[in-house]
Amino acid sequence: MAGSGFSRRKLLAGSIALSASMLAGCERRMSGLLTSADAHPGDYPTVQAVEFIGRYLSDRTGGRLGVKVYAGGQLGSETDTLEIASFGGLDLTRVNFAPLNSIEPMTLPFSLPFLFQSVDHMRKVVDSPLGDEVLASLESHDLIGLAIYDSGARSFYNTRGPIRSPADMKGLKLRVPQSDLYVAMVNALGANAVPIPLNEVYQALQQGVIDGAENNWPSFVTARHYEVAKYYSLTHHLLTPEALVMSKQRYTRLSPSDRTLVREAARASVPFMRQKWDAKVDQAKRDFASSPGEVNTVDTAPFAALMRPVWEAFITSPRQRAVVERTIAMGEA
Ligand code: GTR
Repeated sequence: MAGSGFSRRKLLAGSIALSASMLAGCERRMSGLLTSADAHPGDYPTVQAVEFIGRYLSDRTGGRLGVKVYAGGQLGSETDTLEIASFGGLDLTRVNFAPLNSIEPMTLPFSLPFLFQSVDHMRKVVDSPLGDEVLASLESHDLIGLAIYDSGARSFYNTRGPIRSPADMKGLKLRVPQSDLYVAMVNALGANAVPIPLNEVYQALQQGVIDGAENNWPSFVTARHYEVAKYYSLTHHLLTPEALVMSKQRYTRLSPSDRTLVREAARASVPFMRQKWDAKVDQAKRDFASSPGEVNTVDTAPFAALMRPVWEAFITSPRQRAVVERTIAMGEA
């Protein structure tokens, strides 16, 4: 997988994440706090949702249980925090589905480009028993899937000009998360995928190492990528959701009634998160509208047509095909 190579930067990032997680571990043992990681800053809906869980737990246990979120990528990339959580160095981490794809194949279908037709379709699927089945598939990887959160629709943005058809993507160097599926998707559209962590994107855009990236409105604006990449093209190619996962080691150390409470809190955080999310999307669009950037609509059919071979290459088992079929069926109903 891209980005897994040995480097000084990686080693440094790893040791920072490790010392932060050891610190987090001490704090946790001392105070009974569940530690959590997020790549986004403190005012982002995913962080607010996990803080909501903390308040929920604290209110119902007289402060015995709570959550401390290490926001802004302090504990490393999503790939790193998943690894740390799976060996028990961190209690919770909120990640996109993309980094889960290389851990558990059942998570891959939800990351397929042009699978979900709309946010409503995505919400209906993740709220159905299928959402629970996909979360449960993580258990064999020492992770407990607690909740699925919104991530809106991802679109391409770049420093050069509007993307109206796949021809406009030819030769562009576009950042993607560290996911083989995203790499294949961008390359199949004629661009050159550059997999790097989210917190390196701003500088890479500024220095011209990449021409653009793809993300939803809140990430595009919160991470200030729009200051550099002024063209946002509404390809809406992915409505991949996000997941809140817990270290299985930590989960199994909880009493049965605390486990139920944690699951209940996570479930209650979903409608809270959606409300925050919808408001954040509107705010991000307003912020962009008052910047010098340009947004353009796109006929997405030619983009979707190029994704057929990508679906075929990545959906390889009957279980994955069943997830795809059930998802599509819920869109038609
Ligand atoms: C955001 C998502 C993050 C991460 C990021 C990225 O939309 O919330 O979890 O996946 O995109 O592009 O790295």
